[in-house]
Amino acid sequence: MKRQMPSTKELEREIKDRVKSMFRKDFEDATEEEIYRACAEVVNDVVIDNWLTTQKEFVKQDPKCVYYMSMEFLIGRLLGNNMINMRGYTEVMDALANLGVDINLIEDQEPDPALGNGGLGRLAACFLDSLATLQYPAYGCGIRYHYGMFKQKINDGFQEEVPDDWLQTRYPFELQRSEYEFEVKFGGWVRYENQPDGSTKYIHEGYNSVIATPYDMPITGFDNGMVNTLMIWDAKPKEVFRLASFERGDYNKAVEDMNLARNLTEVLYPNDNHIQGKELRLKQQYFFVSASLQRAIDKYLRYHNDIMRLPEKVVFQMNDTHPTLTVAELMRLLMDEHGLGWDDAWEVTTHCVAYTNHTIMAEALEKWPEDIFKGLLPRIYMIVEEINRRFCEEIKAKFPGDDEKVHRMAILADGQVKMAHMAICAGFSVNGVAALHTEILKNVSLHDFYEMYPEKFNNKTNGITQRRFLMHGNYKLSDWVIKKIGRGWITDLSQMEKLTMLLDDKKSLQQFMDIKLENKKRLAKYIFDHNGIAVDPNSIFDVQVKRLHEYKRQLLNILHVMYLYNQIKEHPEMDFYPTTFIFGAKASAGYENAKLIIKLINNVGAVINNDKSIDNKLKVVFIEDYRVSNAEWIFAAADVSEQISTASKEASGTGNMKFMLNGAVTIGTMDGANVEMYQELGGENIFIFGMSSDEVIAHEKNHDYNPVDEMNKNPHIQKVLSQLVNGNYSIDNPELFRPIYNSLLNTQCTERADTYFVLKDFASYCEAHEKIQEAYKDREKWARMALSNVAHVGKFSSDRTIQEYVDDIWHLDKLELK
Ligand code: TH1
Repeated sequence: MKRQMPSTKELEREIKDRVKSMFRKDFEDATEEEIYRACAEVVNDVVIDNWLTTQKEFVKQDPKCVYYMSMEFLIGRLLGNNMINMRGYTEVMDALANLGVDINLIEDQEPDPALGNGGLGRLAACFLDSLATLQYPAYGCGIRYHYGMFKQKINDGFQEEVPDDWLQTRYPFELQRSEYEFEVKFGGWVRYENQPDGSTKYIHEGYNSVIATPYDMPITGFDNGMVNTLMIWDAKPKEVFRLASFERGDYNKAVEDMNLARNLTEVLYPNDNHIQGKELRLKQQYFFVSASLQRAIDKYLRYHNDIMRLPEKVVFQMNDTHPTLTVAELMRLLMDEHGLGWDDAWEVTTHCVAYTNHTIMAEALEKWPEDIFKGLLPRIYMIVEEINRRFCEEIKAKFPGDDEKVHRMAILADGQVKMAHMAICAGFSVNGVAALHTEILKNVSLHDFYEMYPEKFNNKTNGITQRRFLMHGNYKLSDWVIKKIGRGWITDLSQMEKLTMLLDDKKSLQQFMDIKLENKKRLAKYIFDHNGIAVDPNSIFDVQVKRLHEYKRQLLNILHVMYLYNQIKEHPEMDFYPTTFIFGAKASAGYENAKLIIKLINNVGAVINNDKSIDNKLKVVFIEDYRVSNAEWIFAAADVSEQISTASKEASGTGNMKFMLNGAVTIGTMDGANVEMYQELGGENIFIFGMSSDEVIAHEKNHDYNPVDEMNKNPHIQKVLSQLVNGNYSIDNPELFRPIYNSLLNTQCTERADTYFVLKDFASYCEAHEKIQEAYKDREKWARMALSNVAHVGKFSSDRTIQEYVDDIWHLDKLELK
């Protein structure tokens, strides 16, 4: 039986009782943090009951379930999310209000679990939310990093990284499950013994090992009593006892094991769309893959005896190549631990694993040096060698005489282990994350593989959860939508279509814009409190928030702001609607160009925001520490959404969808899921500019782009570029931004200057912004465009995405819950 949240009255009492029993305090004397913890326990009580019920039904109904394997789960805060999904948010809000407390302050006490970098990690979190809401049995499998994504401080305009100590105090929504611990082994060597039956036994010796302990987090479905599990693994040394008893011979090994366990889950690598080939990262990958597979097989064998039938109950989805060791580790477990021969093990493995590709960026493609790989995972390496040998035979058979092709496609080549090749070779499904991206995979990046296995390739356009990004982040708009079209959209976003009937209703449009204004005021206050900058809620809020990467072209945005500033100074009489340009972005700690772009944005902001002569027409704000929790408020307040990646580079993007859901209008390139937004919206409700992906790809192939030509053609570009290096934005050190200047113009710096075609797209970007200015001045027209975006967002729910994964790839059974 589904357990419901208590009523407001009961909640008031329960929260007070909890404060008393947990902290021996009257409610009036409790701190906000203590009230948060009490609320968390009250909500947890309900969650745990439903969790238990769900897991019992699991055993009873024995459905097929998906294990979503991911190095990242950017779940964000859970208190608010759980209250929404258990249908008790308003009740808790009211209870707290009756007790004289603002729920926002209480939610703000929770650390924001940042176990991911950006889109890829947040996608995994949205998928878990949708799986539970659609009643599909699922496990998320990941790592319990002690330090998640760093906190960003801006000091004198520069980014500083501060460790994110989210586990400093106990996290109330995790449960340690010591009963499901497994050993994971590294290093050593493999000895083999021929058995009397003619088979070979492989014995791993001389290794170091750690114990993997899972922490389970509840993943609640919306209003259905379903609670799935996110298991994140922590490492502990197994040798502590031996160390304590001073078993002398093993003392060194015990110390090694201890250090191994300490380092393994310490910190998330803060690179987005970029690989740092560190051995520790490979260790992290093997660690969580091995532990998760052991738990999955253990669970399967508790209720089944034929391991050959594993694919009927289990599917592993690999979130990018980071968990590709799933392939070889599953082979190892099936052969070495469960006695299958190669062919049987391969049969099972290739029906259990599927792969999602999230990027075509070369620097994100995982390739491990063979010697590191072999030293760390000697048995796994043997298995990879055999997979590769058979795979190369298969290519030769299919394309006789094409040795080049065999070399290009091999898993082991040039002294490297190519993880994507292994994922595609073994996976029964290979999917991209937006229609355009999948086409580029098939026709360009993975063309060889597509020729070999066309049937494996499919598209699954990304999506986002409307429960977090509208209901929680923008409750005003959410309530308004409920008043207008009912509640169906909460679990069926296509129903937003009904809002089209309001597109010509002046009163509704006005209400809609009033809500936007309220949300802009909320953000303006946040900006004032955090940045000390006063922004006008009546100005256009033009927002770009996402990881900082050159391909995402925050540089294009800020260069355009510099250009606008020049225009306004030169033509003070110019008709210009006041605009606030808002940025939020973390740069990977070692990414120098990206960090310099943050500094440029801040310096441009400092000059413009302090220039009284422009009459507050322009403001530039860099929001510090962009993360899931402040993102919700930022999306809710945006008028314009900047989705301006170089066409072909952004596989999908998901921020674009969150803005659309909140009624912002996009300025974007024909890239990633922008293309599909354009198709849903029609050209009148989105501002498209720049080169197409075909044009970009052609220039890259032909090497015929010269940014100097672009500069010479356009005096505005010349002026802006000269201001990068004349001290205009860095009086003390005019050379500060020289590296940015060089990256755009100097061919000696990179293979090709202006790798991401910033100057090439500049003029067309400026034109698109002029159109936005025109459109915004007609307030009613703008309201119609913005509401049109909400009305056509249906496709971009992660509920739709998950249903497609289920229908085409996973074939899961729904869990029945009474
Ligand atoms: C992102 C893609 O850049 C983005 O376009 C997409 O919407 C998102 O994944 C979800 O599909 C990626 N993030 C990473 C992170 C790492 C490596 C590759 C990618 S691709 C660490």
